[in-house]
Amino acid sequence: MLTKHLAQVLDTLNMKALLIWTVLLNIYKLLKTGDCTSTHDQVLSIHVTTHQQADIVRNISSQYETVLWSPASPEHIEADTEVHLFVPANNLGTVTDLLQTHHITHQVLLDNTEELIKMQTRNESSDPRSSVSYYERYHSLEDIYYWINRTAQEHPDMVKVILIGSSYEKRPLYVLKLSGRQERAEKRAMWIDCGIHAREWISPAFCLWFVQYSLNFYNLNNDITEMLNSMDIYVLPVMNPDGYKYTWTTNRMWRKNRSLSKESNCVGTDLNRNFDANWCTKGASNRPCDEIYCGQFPESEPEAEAVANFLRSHKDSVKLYLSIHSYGQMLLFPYSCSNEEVPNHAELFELVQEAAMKIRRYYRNNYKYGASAKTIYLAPGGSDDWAYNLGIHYSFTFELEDRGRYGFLLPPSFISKACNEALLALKSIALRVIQKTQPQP
Ligand code: 9B3
Ligand code: ZN
Ligand code: ZN
Repeated sequence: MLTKHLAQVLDTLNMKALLIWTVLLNIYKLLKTGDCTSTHDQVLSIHVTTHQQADIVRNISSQYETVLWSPASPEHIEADTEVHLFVPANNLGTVTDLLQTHHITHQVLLDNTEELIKMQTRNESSDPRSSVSYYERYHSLEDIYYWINRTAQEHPDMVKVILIGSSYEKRPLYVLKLSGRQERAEKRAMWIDCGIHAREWISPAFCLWFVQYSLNFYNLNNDITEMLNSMDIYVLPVMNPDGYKYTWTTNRMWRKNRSLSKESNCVGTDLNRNFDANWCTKGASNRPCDEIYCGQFPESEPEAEAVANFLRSHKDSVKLYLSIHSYGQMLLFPYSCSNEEVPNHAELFELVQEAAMKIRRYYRNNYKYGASAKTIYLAPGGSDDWAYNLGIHYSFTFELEDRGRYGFLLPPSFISKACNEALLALKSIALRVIQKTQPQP
């Protein structure tokens, strides 16, 4: 009898404790995430409808400590654009107040970006039994240098490492040259660069993925075998090592390289505005503090100069140029620097259309495609336009996943899908280019 009573009392006490506990937990959660202001850095998706709203959002993005994710520069914010803006916690209140005052609708795209960043940089050896492969994780610059070496050592018959120059901070720029074991006279070549923009982490991840896939499936997969037998493939896994390093150590949102400017305290040039293609006209900036700063003169940056020099000295063999960026899911071709159509516009259009169709069919994912200036924005000084004008008439820029759900902070679990679909597009285009550039006997 007594014990039963005691048990009942204890039970009610337990219930009460549980109740109090839940209430406290909820209050804590409310305080932590907050309904109006978060204690986290956020990414906002802002729907700009009118010209006046465009002016206001442009001002917010340039006057407050924020980072514009999309479009790349405030000048591309017009009526009818969706803007993705990274806002540090300390500015969230001010920014959202301003948006509300001007009746600009917005939603939170990402809350707690700190957690996502942590997820992306988690120590790889944390769980040795994890089923996730090396290629389904992001890697630090040191890791990537180590990987380049190891890959070359493990495949001495198919891989050569070429030093094409060094970065502003004197880091080496290594290119992997992949070749099939078949010797053919007058071998054609293709070029792929990744990591022009530091924060686009999926891009170097793709280069690593591509190299690994090519080496593993040579003589197993017909497409890869045909590609490597017909073409040497030059792969530059990280074109902007200084910037990439900086995104791992200091600022995950960094885009440019890390060169010091003579005229200002701002750091970095946009390497994809530094090439000699209508250099520094509309769509680029001559102000060193801007994200799309074009640099002091064309190829003023050692990274751009190294790539340009290499391609100039290989321009007769290189038939296909490909530059990997993110995000937005687009397959682009020249021009970006002008609204003019290139002479083989229809041919290039067909190639990206077919590639996008395959991605849709096999991965149920939509990629936009077309000439850059019309598909994304007018922008001069890009590597693809420059390569095209050099004579590489199959020249492309891929913008990989996603469409803005995670943007630059694409979680590692998405790497394999993003890379597989890009690989499908690459194979589709490369095999067509191999047919089209068959040497005449
Ligand atoms: C820009 C240019 Cl200038 C080009 N030639 N091709 C593609 C783009 C888009 C990328 C950029 O540099 O802004 C997207 Se991250
Ligand atoms: Zn980019
Ligand atoms: Zn981009």
